[in-house]
Amino acid sequence: MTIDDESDTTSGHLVQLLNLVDLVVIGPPGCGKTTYCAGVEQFLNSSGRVTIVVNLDPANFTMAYTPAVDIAELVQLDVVMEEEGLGPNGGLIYCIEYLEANLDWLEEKLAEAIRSAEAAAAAAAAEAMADPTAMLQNMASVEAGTSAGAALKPYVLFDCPGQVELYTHNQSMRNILATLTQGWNMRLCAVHLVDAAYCTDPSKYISVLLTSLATMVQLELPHVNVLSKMDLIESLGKLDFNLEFYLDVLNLEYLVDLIDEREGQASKYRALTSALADLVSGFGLVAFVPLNISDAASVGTVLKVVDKANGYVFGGLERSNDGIFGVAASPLYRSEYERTTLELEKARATAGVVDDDEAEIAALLASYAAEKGSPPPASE
Ligand SMILES: Nc1nc2c(ncn2[C@@H]2O[C@H](COP(=O)(O)OP(=O)(O)O)[C@@H](O)[C@H]2O)c(=O)[nH]1
Ligand SMILES: [Mg+2]
Repeated sequence: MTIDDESDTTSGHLVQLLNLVDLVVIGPPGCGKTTYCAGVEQFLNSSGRVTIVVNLDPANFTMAYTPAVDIAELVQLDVVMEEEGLGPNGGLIYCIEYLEANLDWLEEKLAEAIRSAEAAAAAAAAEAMADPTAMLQNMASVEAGTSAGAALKPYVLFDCPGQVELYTHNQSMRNILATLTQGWNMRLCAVHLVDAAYCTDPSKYISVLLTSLATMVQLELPHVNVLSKMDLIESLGKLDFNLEFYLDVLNLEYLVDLIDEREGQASKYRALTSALADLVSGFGLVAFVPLNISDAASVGTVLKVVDKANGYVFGGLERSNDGIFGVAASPLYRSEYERTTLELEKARATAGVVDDDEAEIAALLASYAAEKGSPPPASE
């Protein structure tokens, strides 16, 4: 599956992306993690952002990308299963525990991959500088907020294994990711993919919400939940509720009623399902962004939500992820932010504002606020 390069919205998304974080792509087996990594790599490379993919899933035998680092060079699932007499699940956990015990291998391979990606980016930049058109494009991206240094920094995607135990109670993935952030100073954001097909079954949807919540709490990373394979949603038949219900995780009691009706649960199970639904609602952390991986605009939207989850829209960069876990990408915040930004952009375009002149922006903000019936912001 490849991204539709012809999409005319691509350049709009690219100019606005910051994405100075690396992504940890997680989710159950078959939800589309490897396809997502290949798609995002293609999307970012086409914008001039050097991107590398690190395969940490020993069960990935064929990949639509060329991994810059591959766990199979360290440990192979089939060999482990044979030598240790383990099944696929046990074998996979063994492999990840083995990786945890050999993190110096990962550190060395990752450093090597980043160095060679940086060298390739520097060579490409030097070549581009010789071409005046490419140089102008580069200047446009600098004006849009990305520095030349940021453009050279490779963007790292970690394609992770799908076994749910690794994100709910086994500690190895958590420890590996903690070393990446605290030991190696990487800024990470978890992108948790969930197959949209789960929306068709209320019990499975509630299970997926619980897994998403448990993963968020366990990993303690900025986290974006994504409903993948949206291109297939219509072929799945009519949903019980509209899509917003599932994306924004609205009143789950409706689903409890539905399970009751369909499955005729004994009342003790209804109480349990209801308590689980309350638990998810009580945390108020789980919401989904829809993704159609073959649509560049959709990939760009998910990456923008990643920026928000990392707090870039709230201020400058910090070296670690500490303290920004709370900045979850809530649907309420999403719509408010996007509405305001969009309206401001429209106003700027209408007024013909092309540069970031502070006085002009202040005037626009004042007229925007006046139009909306709220007082203009106080001048400093
Ligand atoms: N229709 C559709 N199929 C997808 C999408 N993403 C992944 N797939 C397919 O789902 C299957 C599993 O995808 P894969 O990326 O290997 O999942 P992983 O196990 O999570 O890494 C493959 O056959 C993919 O082609 C998508 O967005 N739409
Ligand atoms: Mg995979």
